[in-house]
Order: sequence, then C-alpha cells, then structure tokens
Amino acid sequence: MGYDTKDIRNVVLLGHSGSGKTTFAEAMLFEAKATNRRGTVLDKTTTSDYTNIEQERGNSLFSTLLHAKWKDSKINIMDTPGSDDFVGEVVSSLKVSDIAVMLLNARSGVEVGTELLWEYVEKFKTPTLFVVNHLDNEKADFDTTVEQAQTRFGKKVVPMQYPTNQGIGFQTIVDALRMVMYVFKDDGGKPEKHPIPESEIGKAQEMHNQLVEIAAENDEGLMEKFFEAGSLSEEELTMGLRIAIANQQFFPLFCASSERNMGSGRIMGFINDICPSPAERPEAELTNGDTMKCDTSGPAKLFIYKTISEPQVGMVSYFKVYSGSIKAGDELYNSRTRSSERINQVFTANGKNRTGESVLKAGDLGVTVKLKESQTNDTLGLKGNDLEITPIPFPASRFRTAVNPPSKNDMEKLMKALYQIQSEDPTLIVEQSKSLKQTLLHGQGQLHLDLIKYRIEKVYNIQMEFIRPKIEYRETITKSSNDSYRHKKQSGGSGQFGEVHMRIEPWYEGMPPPEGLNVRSEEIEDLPWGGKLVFDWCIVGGSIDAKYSNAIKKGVMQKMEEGPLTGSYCRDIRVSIYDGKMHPVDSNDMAFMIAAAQVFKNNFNNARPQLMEPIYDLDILCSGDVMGDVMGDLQTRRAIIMGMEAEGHYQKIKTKVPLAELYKYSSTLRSITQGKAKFTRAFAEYSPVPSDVQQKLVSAYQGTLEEA
Ligand SMILES: Nc1nc2c(ncn2[C@@H]2O[C@H](COP(=O)(O)OP(=O)(O)OP(=O)(O)O)[C@@H](O)[C@H]2O)c(=O)[nH]1
Ligand SMILES: [Mg+2]
Repeated sequence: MGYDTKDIRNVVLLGHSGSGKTTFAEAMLFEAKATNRRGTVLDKTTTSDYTNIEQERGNSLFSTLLHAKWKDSKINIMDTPGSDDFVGEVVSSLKVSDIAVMLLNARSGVEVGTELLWEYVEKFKTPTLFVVNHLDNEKADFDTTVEQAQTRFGKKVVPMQYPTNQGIGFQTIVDALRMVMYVFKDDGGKPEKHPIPESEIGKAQEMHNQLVEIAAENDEGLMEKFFEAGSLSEEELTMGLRIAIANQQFFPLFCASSERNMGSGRIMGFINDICPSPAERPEAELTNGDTMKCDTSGPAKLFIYKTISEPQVGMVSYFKVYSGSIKAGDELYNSRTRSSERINQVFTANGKNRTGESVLKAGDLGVTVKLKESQTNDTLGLKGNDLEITPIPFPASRFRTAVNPPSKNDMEKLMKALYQIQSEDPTLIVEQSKSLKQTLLHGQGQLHLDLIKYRIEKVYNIQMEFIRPKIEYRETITKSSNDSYRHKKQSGGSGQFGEVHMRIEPWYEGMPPPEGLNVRSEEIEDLPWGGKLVFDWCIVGGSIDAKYSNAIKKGVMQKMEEGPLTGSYCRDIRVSIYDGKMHPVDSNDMAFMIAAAQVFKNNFNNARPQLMEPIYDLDILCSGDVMGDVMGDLQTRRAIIMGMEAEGHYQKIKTKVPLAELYKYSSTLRSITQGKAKFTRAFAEYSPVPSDVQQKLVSAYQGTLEEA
C-alpha cells in the first residue's frame, strides 16, 4: 500500500568521521525493531556498512539507505561517510532528504568535517537536529560541545536535553521539552521516565521556557496566545517548534551514546512528532525554473540520486518519488536519454537487504534494478511531462592522478570500467588528455581514488597503477620579434616557394595596433585551451596574395598547438604578416604554411619565451593548533598566502599554489594535521614559471625531441 506522504520522514545522518553515524543508525534500526540484533562497526556487523571494503576499513564509504518504522512514520535513514573524500555521497543524500541529523562527538566537539558539512546543510536549507554522541566517553564534554556548536552555527542551536552524568557512567538525560528525566539501563534501550530531581529543576525549567519562546516567536497566533496566557499548551508548543524547525529557525540538540544504545528512540519520536514530512518542505525545484509539489495525486515523477552496479544484479538505482506514486510495472520516460524505462520492481532497502513493495508514494525513497540507461541525476516521469528535477550540485575535484597505461587490450577494458564507475560516481572525472598524452582521473582525494582502484581490481579484475600526472603548461612570449623565412624547394617538376615576414608580440587586452604597420584585416581567435591568437594581415602592395593568409595562419596554429619550448599550447600572441614573396608557379598553400611555421618558431625563440603554469586557489580550513604545520608545508610549495581569518576555533587560509606543487596534497594535509584540516581548490590562472623551473622543463623536453 505504501506510506502516505505525511507519514514519511527522510533523514540523512551527517558528521565528521567517527562521530558515530553508522552506530547510531544501527541503534535506530534496533530500537525500531527493524533488526533483532544490534551490530557493531568493530565486528563488521552493521546493517549500513555492508560492503567488503567498508568492513575492511572500518569506515563508511557509501551512503546507505535504511528505514525504520516509528509510531506513525516510516523514517528513511541515509547513513553517509564522514570522510571528506566521499562528500559526493553526502551531497546526493542531502538533495533527497528533508531532515539532517548532525552528529557531534562529545569528546572532540565541532570538528572540521562538521564545519564543511554545515556549508552543504546551509546550501540545501535542510532542517537540522544536532546529536551530541559519545556521551559515555570519559572525556565527554557536553557544555563545550554545545558552546562550540553555538559559536559556529549560531544561537539557533538550542539544547532540548542535557546529560547529568556524562562520562563512563553515563545513563541519564534530562529532557527539557517533556520535562522528564530518562534513566537508561546499562545496555540502553527504552529508558525509564523519572521526575526531574529537585537539583535540576531550575535549569530544566529555564531551558523549557526557552523552547516555549522559540515556539511562540515563529507564529503570530502563538505569540498572541503566549502573551495572553503566559504559556502554551503541549499541542501549541509542538506546532510552534514544528514551524521553527521547518524554517531553519531552530536546531534542537539532543544527547546520545549510540555505542550503548541510548537516546535514539527519543530522537525518532521527535522526528515523528515534530519534523517535516516531504510535503512540508519547499516545493522541488525544476530545471525550467518552476517548482513541483510533493503530492501523490500529481503525475508520477522520480529522481535518481544514486546508482551502483552490483555483481549479480547489475545496475541498482536509488530514487526519490517527487510526485505521484511508483509501482512495479510502470513505464516511465527518461527525458535526458529520450527513451522509456520499465520499472520492473520497486523495493525499500535496509542496506543490502531489499524488500519488494507494491507502491511507493510521493516523498518516499526506494530502489529499483536493471534500468537500461538511466543514471544519477536523471528524472523519470510520464511521457509528455518531461520537467526535470534540478541536478545534484557535486563538488569540484580536488585531486588528480594519471593512469599508467596497461596493454592495449586491457586499456580498452579499463576505460570501459572507468566510464562505468564515472556514471555511478559523478565526483570521478575521467579525462583522456590529448595534449598530455595521459589518462587522468580527477576526484576528491587519495582515498577516493584508492577506492576506485580497489573496485577496478576487485570487481572488474583489471590491474591499475597510478602515476604522477603531467602538468598542462602554456607558452607565451614577453617581447616582440620580427623575422622572415623563405621556404624553397626545387625537385624535378614543380617546386615549392613561399616567403613570409612576420612580427610577433605579446598580446594583451586593449593593446594599440602594430606600430608602423597597416592592418588590412584582423582575426581574433579565442583558443580552445585559453588565451588568444590575434592574426593581423598587413600586406601592402600585394607581395603575398591574400588567398595565402589562411595557409599562413594554419602554419602559425601548428606551432601554437605544439609550442617550441616544451610542446605545450601557446597563448596570448599577436602575429602580424607584413611582407613576403610569391612565385608565379611554385607558390602554394603548403609552401606558405611551412614558411609561416618556421618563421613563427624562430620569432618565438627570439621573443624571450616564457612558460606559464596553472595556479590554483587553495582554501584551507584547519583547527588552530595545526595552523603552524599547514603554513610550514605551504612554504615548501611556492604558495602565496592571500589571506587568513579566524572562524571560531578554526583558521581559514586562502592561498594560490601552482598545480605542480599540489600532487597528493590531500594525503599530506591529512597526515600533517591528523585529519584536522580540509581544503577546496579551483583553477585560478596561468602565471609565469620561475626561470630555474623553466630551464629544467625545457631541457627535459628538448631531450625527448633528440631521442625521438
Ligand atoms: N564509546 C562510544 N563509542 C562510539 C559511540 N558511537 C560510535 N562509537 C564508536 O566509534 C567508532 C566509529 O563509529 P562509527 O559509527 O563507525 O562512526 P561513523 O560516524 O559512522 O564514521 P564514518 O563512517 O567513518 O564517517 C566505532 O568504533 C564505534 O563503535 C558512542 O556513543 N560511544
Ligand atoms: Mg559510518
């Protein structure tokens, strides 16, 4: 029959690695009786981390779909990886979730992963609950954790609960909304409800009053009621908090020890009672700018947020029903591929276990298998209604490596496998670089690429080796040069003759016309690899017929594509053709092309050529205590520090660093900061290579030319 939209809750678990998401998910399933045994990460028995590689590593690497029934609700739970390398899994899960649960480790407070995840929560405007977990740890510090959360995420983070005996003996939580004290048995589970002891009543009442105020503040009617009566009924309180949470005006904070199975039941109760159903969130955005209501009576529409191929099954697609309902046997239309897809079966999932369902209604999350061509980010709907849900904004890559090409036969297999993985994981980008003559993989970090390698080797049975990627240099000039070249060849019958006089100058925006020359026509080329070629035809008196100008430009382009210094692309050059000679019989396109290429090269070498390298903007967020190590390391990477600012107990460093110095940066940063730093990077510009580096690169290239 399927769950009604109003009874569905889509929850994503977020948090720095090790904050306890997978253990918490396990506790939720167990408390909701969706499982009859509580697995542990240590024993490799959790429902969520079911893949071999996750169990080998003891970390989540994929987002896993789970679900549990709590009171009236079907709570869909997505347990995500905390490691920054797999942030793609987080972003896609956030896209389809309506509630985020952010776990904090009571021992370490707000961690760098928490900070970065918060940026995504803000982007998606997801209503969020905080859970302070690990309260049974002997170094647990609830107050500091709350304080850090409020400093970083604002005063809208408001505790609903607090522990009275955190640390090894942790077993009691005072709940300021319900005004009771929960006392757990040693092995957790359902707590006993006790009256709040005298000594705690004052504090609990103060917290309760704050919650009442929050409830009243977010609704005019409630506000009036509050002023008149001085309080709110339980129902009104619930209604007010519901509005406050849905509008991101209130981020309630809860207590838990997921290891000891304490706290998850109350949080599921809260999710059931107060958190929004998919229909209570803003309407879904469509690519045409419209929005769409989450309504089971609307036209059927689903959005694929994740796909993965399983050895025995083939393609497994995870989706959210955005409108209408989805049944086994439905024939839907994919507007990207313009072909129809049959939904043979629909399932709900608890990790690797799938249960067939007859129907899934609007708002629900589900799984189907064996779709033909549909991928992550595709919308499937009724034919004739091809409105698409806006795609998941996957983050830009931060890591690149090259693949050591195996034998030709294996290379074909490898490329096929890589493109397959890329279609499942949009944070992997496979690039066959023509100019570098290398196959490059762009991803989120060393761990991310290691996982790709693992899958290639284990699933596809192909050996893959990573090597250092080459850098895409650019070549340009720094002064002008005039020269001429005559190409003349006499061999038997008709010969070849072309003579070209050429000036080359460094091009810049708004430069004056070439001095002393008369420009008859100008072509401005935006080069596909960036920068410009400006080609001025300045021939007066017909010394070269204008019909040869194309051939001459071609000769120039040939050299621009394979620059004289290192064979890299050239850019930002103005070429002026001001004189030359033709022969009535022997001149032809080929002759002028050769002459132009040669005079360009000679000119180039005389024009103080300069190698340019890609520079990246690198923004690092690190905890204050590792700042010195991060800065010290940056000094060895030719980095230019653009700015630094404190963000709570974190430091944000803005730098510009040459790409050549960023090889394996993510691993180095992780190891020098023990994981207390994260970074993003984006291409910024090309800038001149220092002369000693240039010399080395040029002689290396000249060496390869001689060998050839
Ligand atoms: N003492 C204690 N240990 C916990 C608690 N929650 C989790 N752990 C332990 O901390 C470790 C990490 O827990 P996970 O549940 O794997 O953490 P996670 O957030 O899923 O980590 P990633 O998947 O790497 O992002 C495991 O060994 C858990 O047993 C807790 O509340 N108390
Ligand atoms: Mg996990």
